[in-house]
Amino acid sequence: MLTKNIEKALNNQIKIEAESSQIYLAMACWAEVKGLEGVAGFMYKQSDEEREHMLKLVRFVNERGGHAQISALKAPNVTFNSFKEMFEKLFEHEVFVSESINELVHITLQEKDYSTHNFLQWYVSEQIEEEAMARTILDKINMIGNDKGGLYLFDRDIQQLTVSSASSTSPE
Ligand code: OFO
Repeated sequence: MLTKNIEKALNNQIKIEAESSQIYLAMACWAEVKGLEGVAGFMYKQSDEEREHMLKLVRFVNERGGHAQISALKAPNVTFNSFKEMFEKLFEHEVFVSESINELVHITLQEKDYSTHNFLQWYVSEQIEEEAMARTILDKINMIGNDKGGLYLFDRDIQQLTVSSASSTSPE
């Protein structure tokens, strides 16, 4: 059984994961209309993964005697000055999500809720992977600079880049 405090914190994370999905969906749309099909495909996939993260939390809250809240979401940014800026925003967002997960883990320890603490370990590993992936992408973008040919190859190859743990260990 979840305490009210934990339930509230998990519901907050549900909202963050839902907003992440919307943010990445907006990025996918921006990339698609700019003709970056590979980047768009990658972002659509990221958006789907965030929805899965949200659903995993929703089911956990409901199964543990709480009530998952589906709330209104903040509208995401829909345009970017460059695809480099878009990926910088993605990285910043993942760092923010990691901080939020860490805070959640901290609360479970304070409340001595070891089953929720255990459940959250999947998210802890996932955030390590997602931050690493965002960093790898930014390194590649910095290498490309203004080279159009480099951008073409990046757009072609990005779909091969997946978060290893996220793609192989999808949430139930
Ligand atoms: Fe939900 O992992 Fe990214 O934000």
